[in-house]
Amino acid sequence: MSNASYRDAIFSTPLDRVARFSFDEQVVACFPDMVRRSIPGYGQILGMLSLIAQRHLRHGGHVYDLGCSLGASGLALAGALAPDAFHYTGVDLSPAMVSRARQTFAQECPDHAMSVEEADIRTLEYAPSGMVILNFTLQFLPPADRDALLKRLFDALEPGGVLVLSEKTVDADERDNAWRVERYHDFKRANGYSDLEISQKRTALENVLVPDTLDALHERLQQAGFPRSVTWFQYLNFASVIAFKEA
Ligand code: GEK
Repeated sequence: MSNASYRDAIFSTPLDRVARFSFDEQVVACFPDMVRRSIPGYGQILGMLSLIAQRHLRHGGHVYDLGCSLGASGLALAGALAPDAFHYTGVDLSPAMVSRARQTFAQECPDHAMSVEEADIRTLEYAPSGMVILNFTLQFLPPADRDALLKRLFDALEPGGVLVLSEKTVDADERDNAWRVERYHDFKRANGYSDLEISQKRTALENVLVPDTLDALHERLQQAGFPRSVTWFQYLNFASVIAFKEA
C-alpha cells in the first residue's frame, strides 16, 4: 500500500453496531491524522523522547519502541540523533503497521539502524536495552497482563536505563474525571471530530482501551522494580511518566 496519510473518518457515519476498535488497514491509512487529532500532546511527547534519549542513553545504546505503530517515535529519534548514536527495535502486533513502519524507515532514515518486529510484546524475548518506550500501548493490554510485562521490561533494562510510559488515564475522583473527559471531547471537537464520531469511537474503545489512574501507573512501575518514576507530562487525561532503573 502507499505511504499516503488520509483523514480519519472511520466513525463519521452512523454504524448499526459499532465494531470493536482494531489496528487494521483502515486505521493504518489514517493513523497519523488520528493520533494528532485525538491524543493531546502527542507531538510534544515525541519531541521529548529524543531529548530523553540524548540525556539517558549511552552512545550506541539500544531502544525498544513497543506498540510502535508506524514508527513515529523511531522517526523522532532518527531525526535528532546520529546514525551511530542508537539502534532501534520497534515491535507491533499489527502486520499492517509493521509493514508501513519498515517502509517508512527504509525511505526516511536508511542510514540509521532501525528494525521492526511483528510480535506480541507480552511474549517477546527481550534483549538488554537502554531505553524502552511504551507510547500509548500498555493501555491496550488487558489490565491483568500489565504488571508481568513491566517486570520483564525492568529486567531487560540495563543499569541506568529508562522506561517512558505514556497513557490515557482515568481520574479516581468522579467529578474531576468528568471535567477532564468533557474538556477532552472539546479538544476533539476543536480538532474537527463530530459528536457522532466522538461517541462512536468511545463505544468502539470500550473494553479495548482500559485506562489506569496515574497513581496506579506509578504503583505498577514500583511493583515491577523501578525505584523512582516521575510524571513529566500531563494534558487533560493523557500523561507520560519516566521510570528509572538506577545504576
Ligand atoms: C506512537 N506508539 O505512534 N503487542 C504488540 N503491539 C500491540 C499489542 C501487543 N500485545 N497490543 C496493541 N499493540 C505509537 C502509538 S497505538 C496507540 C501506539 C493508539 C499495538 C497496536 O497494534 C497499535 O499499533 C499500538 O499498540 C497502539 O507513538 O492508537 O492510540
